Amino acid sequence: MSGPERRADAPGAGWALECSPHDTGGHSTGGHDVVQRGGGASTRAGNGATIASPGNGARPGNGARPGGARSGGTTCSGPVPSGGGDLEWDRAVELIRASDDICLACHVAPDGDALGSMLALAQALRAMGKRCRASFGEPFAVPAILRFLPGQELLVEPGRIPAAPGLMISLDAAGQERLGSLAGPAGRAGALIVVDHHASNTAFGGVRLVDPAAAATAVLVEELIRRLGVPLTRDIAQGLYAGLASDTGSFKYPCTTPEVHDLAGRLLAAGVRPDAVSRELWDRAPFGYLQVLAGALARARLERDAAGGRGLVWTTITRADRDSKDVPYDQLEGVIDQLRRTDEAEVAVVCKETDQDRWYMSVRSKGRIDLSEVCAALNGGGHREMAGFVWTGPVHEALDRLRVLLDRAA
Ligand SMILES: [Mn+2]
Repeated sequence: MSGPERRADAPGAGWALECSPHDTGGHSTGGHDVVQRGGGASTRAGNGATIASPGNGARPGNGARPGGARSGGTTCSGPVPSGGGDLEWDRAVELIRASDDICLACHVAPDGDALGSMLALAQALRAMGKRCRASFGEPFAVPAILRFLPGQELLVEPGRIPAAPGLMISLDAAGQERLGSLAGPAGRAGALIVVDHHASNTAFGGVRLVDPAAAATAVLVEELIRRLGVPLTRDIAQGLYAGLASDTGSFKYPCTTPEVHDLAGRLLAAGVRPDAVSRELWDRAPFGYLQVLAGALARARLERDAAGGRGLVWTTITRADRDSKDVPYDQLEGVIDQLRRTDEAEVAVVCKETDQDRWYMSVRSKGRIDLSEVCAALNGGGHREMAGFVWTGPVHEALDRLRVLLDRAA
């Protein structure tokens, strides 16, 4: 069988990983990546973040989409209503204060924002004296580039998360299914707090700290930690900085606002060394990686007429390509950043064969084509300029599907 991968719980199903380190825990279930803001209060948070809260439609612990229960509900992404107070933040803080045992989950195949945000929050909860267990769905393996993050002693295998936690907090996951095997416990939790910044977020969870304008989930986690009254230690700041640096493409993407730099400044003041974090995230690799990269660049194809004449550049990396140089899959994240430099192409694609005989398709645009829509049509998702999807079957079929969609979107 070939076609877009549908199983969110499949081993290695987090295409987000390879879209990283600038990615996207996003997964869209359709072509309508709009955030439902209607029927609920919007909160102007202390750091300027706007929180879309679900209003009456939400109940703690409700894993289901409130759907039509919202009065006056709209699915617009227009101006956010002002006012409404800090209700949603207050509810989150109250729930956390009232719980002694809290479970955290982030999306499968975590990137720097997912894992960094989760470990930062886990350490803050521990500092409050809470019992805290953090995890993510299988495959339960921390990517090599994230092994420097502090707080990993708080990670437990997903099987050790209770079937029905009293309080669960979901981080950087655009939909409940992005939690993989932890989607079940999230749905059965007594209360579920969702912290996320994907425009495609699917209105799950009872308390929703969801802000598509936030550059990273880490921005929202910092706000939460501040409201909990926990001081920023160096170790907590390290996770938040990894999230912020990852999702802003090292402070290069358009989401890099003055507020992002303000937060980065506070994190540096807490003791983060940006050179050390950058080296871990982006500036190191085994020698074999250079050879795999060289091969990928040598195989790259430029199709000037593709993407409605805006140009497409693509390459492939098979499992054999990297096995021959002893390079693991999770070392390949930087390849797309070389390919996407191509002046003649609006869209860049790296097709990477996983260890599970699937293809992860990392897709980037320069902003003229909305890739979140294109990749959602292939059961993936992401953001406008960076997205991805998983494919089973011959990779040329994935490229064919993509070419058609890109032409249509151009
Ligand atoms: Mn993120």
